[in-house]
Amino acid sequence: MTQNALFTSYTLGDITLANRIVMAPLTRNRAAKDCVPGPHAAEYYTQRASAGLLIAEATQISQQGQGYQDTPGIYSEAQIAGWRLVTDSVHAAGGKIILQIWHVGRVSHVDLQPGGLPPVAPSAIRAEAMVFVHNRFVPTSKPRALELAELPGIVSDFRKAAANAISAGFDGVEIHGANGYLLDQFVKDDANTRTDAYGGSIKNRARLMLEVAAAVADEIGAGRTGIRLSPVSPLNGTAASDPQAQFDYIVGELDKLGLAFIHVIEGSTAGPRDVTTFDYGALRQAFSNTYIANNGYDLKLATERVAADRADLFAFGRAFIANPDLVARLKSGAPLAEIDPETLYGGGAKGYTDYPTTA
Ligand code: 8OZ
Repeated sequence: MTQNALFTSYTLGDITLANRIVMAPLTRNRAAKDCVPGPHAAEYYTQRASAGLLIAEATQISQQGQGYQDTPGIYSEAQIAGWRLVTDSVHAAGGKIILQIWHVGRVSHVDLQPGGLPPVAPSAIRAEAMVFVHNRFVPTSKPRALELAELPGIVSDFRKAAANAISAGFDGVEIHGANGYLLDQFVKDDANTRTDAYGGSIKNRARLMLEVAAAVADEIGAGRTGIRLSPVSPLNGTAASDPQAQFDYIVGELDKLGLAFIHVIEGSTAGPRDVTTFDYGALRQAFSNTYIANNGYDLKLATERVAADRADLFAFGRAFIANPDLVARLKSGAPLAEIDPETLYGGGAKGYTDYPTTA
């Protein structure tokens, strides 16, 4: 029997991975003090360090970029120091870890924003979505449209966040370009009705995402930079009228920047893979470097897809919460534990660092 390629090492840009299983970024809302990673974060990630790559949870680049309570940031010295404990511990265990850098745009609430002001967005259109504030899910606040003159500041906040992530010891960053957050809001035309150079055509709507990708790659190196995309996911109430043309263009441009990877949510985030037809093979073809596939993968589907060369790496999300030793379990065929939905968002060690490994 030939060895399953999933369990072989892989070179991702400048980073060498022990296997092709990736832990997807997972929001856990446990950075309760000043958005500094919580006391158990190093233990949580280190327990999962046998993944080929850990993508640490979505982390805001500024207070304006925050949309849920107790999510971590990467804009203060205390946050950088907090993340340093995590990366040192993961590296000591032989793991690799990158940080997902995030601006939520309109998926936020006035109570989380600087000065209690409205969240920012491409256009003043409220997101049909819920955010986690005051320990419960509530509807988003109505945003204000960003001024043209503010957009360079957003790009530079992403750039600084990437530099801070490297200072904190991360092996690289993933730009959050998915799931209806700021960069995806600019791309998707139901959230973006701007009439300037950042709205209208496919090219204009992609502009901010591509400027951010170029700035981050310039700051930390394209070999340490990737981006997450969700071409057809309806999460947080965003949709493009022509996602195939839109994302074929975006991925072609990202390829010119030489990014290390695209991380593609195929279908509806944490939902069905077949919400609509979309040719993910076209994105893979348009991109020379690594394709990380995500959404609803299990061992069987990932094994088929890696053998057929449809993707290079496979990101598992929820399975990693309840199965810290997911790679070993997939390899041995051990049964997978189920998550406790009550302890996903917020709280302490329970449902965070107390899931056991097998034997
Ligand atoms: C679940 C809850 C809050 C945020 C995403 C960052 O969907 C998230 C997220 C997920 O990408």
